[in-house]
Formats: sequence, structure tokens, C-alpha cells
Amino acid sequence: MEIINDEYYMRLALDMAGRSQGQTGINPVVGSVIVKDGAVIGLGSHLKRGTPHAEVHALNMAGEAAEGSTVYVTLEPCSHHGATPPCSEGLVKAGVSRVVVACEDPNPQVAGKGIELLRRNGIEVEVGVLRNEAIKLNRKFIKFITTGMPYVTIKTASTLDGKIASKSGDSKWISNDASRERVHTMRHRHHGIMVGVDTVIADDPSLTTRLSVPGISPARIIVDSTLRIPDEAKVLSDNAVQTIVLTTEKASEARRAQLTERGIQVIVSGKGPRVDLQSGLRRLGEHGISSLLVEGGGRLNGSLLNGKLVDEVVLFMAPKIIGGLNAPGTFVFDGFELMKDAVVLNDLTVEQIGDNVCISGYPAWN
Ligand code: AOF
Ligand code: ZN
Repeated sequence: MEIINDEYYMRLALDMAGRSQGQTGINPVVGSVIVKDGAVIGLGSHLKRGTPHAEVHALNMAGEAAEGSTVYVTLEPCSHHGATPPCSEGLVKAGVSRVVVACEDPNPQVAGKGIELLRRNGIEVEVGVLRNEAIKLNRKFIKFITTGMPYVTIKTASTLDGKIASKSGDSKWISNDASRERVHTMRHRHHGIMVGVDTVIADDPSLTTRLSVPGISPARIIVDSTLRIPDEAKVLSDNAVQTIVLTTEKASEARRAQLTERGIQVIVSGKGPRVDLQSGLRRLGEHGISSLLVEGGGRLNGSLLNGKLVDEVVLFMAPKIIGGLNAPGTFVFDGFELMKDAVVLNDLTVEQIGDNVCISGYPAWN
């Protein structure tokens, strides 16, 4: 017989939270399960910024039966008056007996105060059940709320010899259909999608989310130090989603004005010749962009990596070898002299997708 314990219900709460990734904006994904006398009596998930938190939905479902129950929640219940009243007060009012929390809320407005409020009111609180899974699930939220910087994921699709195009620039297609579908799920789960202007010039991508089921398209961010972006580029003309261009003081005032007139937001970041990516990311964070999926090219990837601005790397690799002395690679930057200085990926995942391999991990910065 299966033993039903705290982890069992927390896993259900985490599973519910995971299903809303990409739709809560700068807010975390959170799931909550209420259990009494061995039965689930309430379920809730935070679905969208500005709408009720997970615990509120679960408490509403449980109704009066919530009294004396155990509440599982993937993130510490909040203690602040934001778009909604504090969940910890709601739990106290409902008379629940025990609250099991996966991880603390790093939001400085909460940061332990929710747990404290529950304990002060005689509720038994246990913290840390499936903590690592909960932290991993909300890594984008945690980065943004604690630093104001967007969480940056670099995604590449390359040959086995690390090329993202042939020597003539051909790149359609490197990875297989299933890998490319996976990229659209990743787009849905990020707030912004970033490419360098050379990628716009070479491929004229629309950078929208096109899944076999509908998905949310992130804002499009183009890194373009001198505003070389062509007027007819899809990202400027299709009006599908917001486009932001990061540029430098080197770009002409007239071109900036032209783009602004077309409804494109232009952010000047640095004197040039290259866009100051660190301050550019900070500016994007100030605009409420809490996560970014970077889709190339190699120079942008290299600059972000060299600047230690990357949180996660996802490499799709196809079983092809294309060669080419000048064929572009996944990460183009000056490079390090010694192997001991290489960027190392932690917590590696290797997955086979048909004949492709997807390797992902988290750069170890220190
Ligand atoms: C919870 N349960 O389901 C969520 C929480 O603007 P608001 O009112 O939605 O508050 C957002 C903050 O509340 C967010 O930054 C995080 O600290 C917390 N999110 N807390 O108890 C939830 N989504
Ligand atoms: Zn709350």
C-alpha cells in the first residue's frame, strides 16, 4: 500500500503550480492543497498576477471544513497587503491547524513574516518539505524579486561540433521538430525573448510562441547597438507583441525617433560601441521583464556568458557535423586561457528528444 505523507500532498501542490508556469507574470507559481481526515477538501493555484493567491482558492473550495485541516502550500503564505489581502491571515481566520510550506518567500515584504504570523496564532508550521523542487520551480521569481534583474536562459540549437549555422549562414533546420516545439514552450514560460540584430537580419524571425496548443508570446527584445534593424523586419511590422530595442548612444537620434513613432520602445544602454548588457538587463527588469529567453546569435550568447549574466543554459544538439572555419558557434567571445577558468554547468540534465540531445544546466558563478 502506498504511504500517504506530507511529500505526497506537496507533490500534488507543486504539480499544480508547475502547470501555470509562464502565466503569472512577475509573480511566482504557487499551488495549495487542503487535507482533512485523509481526504483532499480544497485545491488552489495562483493563475495570474492580480488574481487570488493559491491558498485563497483552496480555502474557498474547502469552505467551513477548512477548520482543523492541514494546508500544503509550495511557497510561504504571504503577510503583506498587495493586490490581494495576506494569505496567512486568511489561514488563521479559517482556523486551520497545520500548515506545511515547501520554501520561504524571498520577497522582502514577506521573507519569514508569513510563517511567523501563523506560528504566533498557534498554527503548527512545518517548512522545507520538497524545498529544492519548490525553489527550482520558482527560480525565475526568486532571481527577479531578490535582484531586480531578469532571469536569463540561453537556448541554442547546434550541430555536434557546436555550430549554429553553416559557413554560408544556412540554419534551417538544425534541430528536429520535437526540439523546436519544446522551444515554444520555453518562450511561453519567459517574459521576454532576446536576439541580436544580426539574427533579425539573417533570419527575420517573428519570435512569437506557436505551439500546437495556444501559448503566451513574450515581449521581443532586439540588441542593436546602431539601429541597423530593417524597417520591414517582422518584429517591427507584425504588431504581434511588444518589441523593445536595446541600443547605444552611437545610434542616430533620427532613427530612434522613427522607431519610437512606430510604437517600438527604444532603450539606450551605454555609450557604445556595444550595448551595455548589464545595465540593459536592469532596465528591462525595471520595465517588469522578469525573465528572458535568449535565442542567439553566438556573439550575444558569448557576451552574456562572459558578463556572468546567465542563469541557465539549454543546448539542443542535432547529430550533425557541419564544420566551417568561420561558421558561427554557440558562444562567441574572447574565451579563457585555461580550462580551469571555463564556465561550468551545475545540476546538469541530459535528455534525448528523438535523434536530438538536450543538455541543460546552471552556470556556476562565484
Ligand atoms: C502566496 N500565495 O499564491 C502567491 C504568493 O501582488 P500580489 O498581492 O499578488 O502579491 C504578490 C506577492 O505575493 C509575490 O511577490 C509573492 O511574494 C507572493 N505570492 N503568495 O501566499 C500565492 N502567488
Ligand atoms: Zn498570498
